[in-house]
Amino acid sequence: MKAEIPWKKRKLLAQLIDPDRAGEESLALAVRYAEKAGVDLFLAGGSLTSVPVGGVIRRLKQLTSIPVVLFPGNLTQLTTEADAIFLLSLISGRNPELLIGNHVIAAPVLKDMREKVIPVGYMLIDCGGGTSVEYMSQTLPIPAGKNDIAVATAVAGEMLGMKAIYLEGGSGAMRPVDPSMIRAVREQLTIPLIAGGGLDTPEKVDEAFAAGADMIVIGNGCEQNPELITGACLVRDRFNRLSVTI
Ligand code: 1GP
Repeated sequence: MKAEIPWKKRKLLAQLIDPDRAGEESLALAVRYAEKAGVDLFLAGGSLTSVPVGGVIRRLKQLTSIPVVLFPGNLTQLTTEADAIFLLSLISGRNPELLIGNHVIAAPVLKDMREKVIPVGYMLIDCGGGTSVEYMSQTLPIPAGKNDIAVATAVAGEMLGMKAIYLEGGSGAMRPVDPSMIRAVREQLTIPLIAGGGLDTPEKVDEAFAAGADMIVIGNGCEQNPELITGACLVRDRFNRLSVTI
């Protein structure tokens, strides 16, 4: 099965599952809320995990038919269980392992399922506070307000053949990626744009979609407040209705 994500057709809401916080009870709760709200897909992964991601994905797939995408924080999370795999290249950074090194190591495992692999230009944006991904990747984020650098990086990613660009504020970021940066990148990109990190209210989700994000990723916010996913999906639905009407 080819990994088809319908992000060119409508706006999508993805819920990030942190394997370390995915015990049986919290997973069942997340699935219940996500199904009711109409979450488009789950992402599974994290910067540092002690629980095998493959097992969490397998359990998710037993519990729900919502597609699950592997969002690998590092090579130990590589698994063939997911419906699709984001092959992330950290194009905002200059750490060769995260630009190509890990991908070479992963290639023999992934080569027989390349139809599942979605190359994603992953861009870390400074959203305050210093995040796990910043430390773990040993890379500098693109400074807030440097929209021109973000645009040039995203366009370079597109020209290198990435199938999507992910503007990442970092899990639990103090504030989300600024809507002006999302807008500036969206205007110059022809591939789908994902935004995540610090989106912990429906208002912030609204701003990110309005600025042009095609997919929003929410993790921490749903762990703190499972109702958030309901509000966020309502915002997404409003945008999708608007685009049908126009
Ligand atoms: C992290 O963008 C995701 O990779 C989600 O971030 O946990 O802050 O929602 P949050």
